[in-house]
Order: sequence, then C-alpha cells, then structure tokens
Amino acid sequence: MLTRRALIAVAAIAGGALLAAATSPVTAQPQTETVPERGVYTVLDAEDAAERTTVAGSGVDVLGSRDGELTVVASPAQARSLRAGGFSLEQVGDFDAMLADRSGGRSAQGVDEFPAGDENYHTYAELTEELKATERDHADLATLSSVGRSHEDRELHLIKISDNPDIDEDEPEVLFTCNQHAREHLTTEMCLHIVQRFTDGYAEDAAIKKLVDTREILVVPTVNPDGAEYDISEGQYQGWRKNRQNEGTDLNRNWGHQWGCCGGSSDRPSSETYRGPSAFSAPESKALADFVDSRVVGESQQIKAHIDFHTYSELVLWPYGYTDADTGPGMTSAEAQRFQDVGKQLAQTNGYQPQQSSDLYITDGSVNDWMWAEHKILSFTFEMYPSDGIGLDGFYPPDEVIPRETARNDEAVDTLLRAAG
Ligand code: 0X9
Ligand code: CA
Ligand code: CA
Ligand code: CA
Ligand code: ZN
Repeated sequence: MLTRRALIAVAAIAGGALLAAATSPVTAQPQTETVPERGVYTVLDAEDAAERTTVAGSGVDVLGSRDGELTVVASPAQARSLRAGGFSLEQVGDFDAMLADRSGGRSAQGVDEFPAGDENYHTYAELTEELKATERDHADLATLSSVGRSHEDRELHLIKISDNPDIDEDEPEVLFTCNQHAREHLTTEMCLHIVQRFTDGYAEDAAIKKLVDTREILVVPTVNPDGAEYDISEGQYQGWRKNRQNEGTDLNRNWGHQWGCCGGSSDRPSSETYRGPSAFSAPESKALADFVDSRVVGESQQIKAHIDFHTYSELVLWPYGYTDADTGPGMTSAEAQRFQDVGKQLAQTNGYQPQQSSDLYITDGSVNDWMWAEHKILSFTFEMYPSDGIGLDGFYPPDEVIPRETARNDEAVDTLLRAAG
C-alpha cells in the first residue's frame, strides 16, 4: 500500500515531467492502436478513500463511483501511471467513440440542440422560456430574476417560489442549485421539476400549498449554462464538465472555503478538477456566493438549507469534503451528527446511499463546504441516477427517465423544506 501511494504521489507531484519520461522512446511500452486517447476504465482496487483521492488527484476524469469502485476517463499516459502505481484498471471503452455512439448519428438537429431522441431535455433557450412562462402563469407564486451572469454573459436565472413572492417575508429560505457540472443535464431537469411542482401543484395539493406558503424556495436551475450549451454543441455530446473560461474551471473546486488546501483539486488548467487561479475566479461560483452572502439580513442568514444536484452514483453527501475527519473547525460533533441524521433521513426517501462527502474521495473548494463553513447552511450534494454505468450512460440517460428520476426526489425535497423550519 505504501509503495503504491508513494509512487502515485511522486507521479502526481512530478506531473508532466514524469509522464513525458514515460512516453519517451527509451522507456515507452510498445503502443498498440487499441489504447484510446480518452479511455474509460473501471479502477478495481481503490479500496479506501485515501486511494480514491490518489486516483482522483492524478488528473483523470472521475465519472462516477459506487461502493468504492471508480469509473474514470484516462489518457494512455495516465492509465500507465496508475497501473505502475499498483492499481488495476479494466478498460470498458473509448470515451470519444462512446460519445459519438451515444449521440448516435442523431445530430440532425444541429447546433445547440439535444440529439434527436433526447428533446425532452431543456436547452438554455428552452429553460429560459419555461421559467418566463412559469412567472407569467403564476405571478402570485413566482418571481424570476438572476444571481448574475456567466463568463459568456448568459443570465444565471434565479426563480423564487412563495406566497407573496415579491415581498421578502420572514420565512425560512431554502436553496436548490443544479448543473454546476456541464454534462449533468438531468440535474437541470431536477430543478425545473421542483419549480413546476411547487407552482402547478399549488392549487390542488394542500401539502404543497403549505410548504410554499411557509417557505421561500429559491432555485438556480443552471449554474453553468456556458458549459451545458457547449456540451450539446455540434449536435453531439461532448462529455464536458467545467465552465468555459479559458480551458475551463471546475466550479465545484472554486469555492472559497479551504480552496485548494488538501489535494482534492488540481492547479493544472487542463485537469478536469482545475480549481482556477484563485477562489471564486469563476464568475458563476462568485455570483452564486455573492447572492448567498446577500441573504444575510440583520446578521442572520435567511437560507437555512440547500441541495446542490449532480449526477451520477445515487448518493446523498454532506460536508466536509476537504477532510476525512467527521468534525473540524466550524463543525462540532453535534452538527456532524445532524448532517448524518438528516442525510440518512433524505436517503431513506429516495434509496440513495448516505455518506460524508470525503468518504468517497477528498474534494476541496466544493460548494457544500463553503455553504456550511461560511453560513451554517445545511448543505447537501445529491448525486442522482444512475447508481453506476459504464461511463457515459451515467451522464446521458435517455430523456424517458426524466419524470421518474426527478419525482424520485420529491419526498427528499419536501423533507428538507420541513427540516429548514
Ligand atoms: O466531484 C464532485 O464535484 C462531485 N461528484 S461529480 O461526479 N458530480 O463531479 C462530488 C462532490 C461532493 N463533494 C462535496 N460535497 N464536498
Ligand atoms: Ca427519448
Ligand atoms: Ca412568502
Ligand atoms: Ca425572507
Ligand atoms: Zn457533478
């Protein structure tokens, strides 16, 4: 174990130099054409969180994880380096071939549309239209505004749902955010489903009416519209994760609590977990953080609870992500216990697996850590459907699953709204 970790640590620190050496004519293994530029692999023996952090920190793109088994996208050099470090990698496919196959010669729709067959996912234009329609049809329940603008100048929509939505009433505020990661399109549908349920359902459903009347529900359906649009550009899924600033920043590594502290992000711009040059260097995370800061009224943060939706793996995760420890500065054991209690309660409603985020692998600069440390907001990450996948089907489930997999979280959403009281 020590040998394996030590080797990988060296590889991670030496970065490009070591990888360059590995591909030089002197040391290179005979290269067959069957090793894809972007290969999808299952890492079979990353058994504990420290080992998974090592894998995640090696620069590979972690697609999903379940029961400690990671699915990653790796270059030939990265795959060689991990194997040299003692990990067993099983190749399951060629990422680019899988993307092309999933988009299926179905690019007839053209630019900035979902591939044919997946039209029920909302493009940014369709999402914008839907939110405007909601405000128009339910003026007494919903107001549409924005927390700011993206790098490419798209509006970061914010919709507030409550009775008397134009008035800042003294009701617990609960925030739902989606699509920090571009390719996680099912999450945008999750936020839209929340919006539609609490507006369309208000008139007939007494339980919904009660929640809407006693809470202020805040929804940001896409935190990363530039990345999401890029991901469906050219009529084919691109497998894109980050925002679109330069080579892209991983928004969920760019938040300002313990930013870049602990090996849970990368300082290399090409990495899928690039944290950016400084905390809140990305306009999208900065705008959302400024909005949350602005909800401190009379020294009291109005937002009491939060879910940030991701895909995939079917997990309910809570902070801290930057440390293995259950407690830490700003997290007493009673508070950690509350996260665990509420997290388990939420997971019971949807069948997800509940755990502290760092039980998976270390992430620093994540949204949940900042929400809790800065504002004591009860902040969770939900990793939605599916529980596992051979890479791509994880991020691109057919649009037929949208109704079932968004409604699956209705009870969890209601439970968190009640817990915020
Ligand atoms: O790595 C991430 O950002 C999330 N997983 S994903 O596959 N959607 O990229 C998990 C983030 C959970 N970490 C914390 N909440 N700290
Ligand atoms: Ca379909
Ligand atoms: Ca109200
Ligand atoms: Ca209020
Ligand atoms: Zn994600």
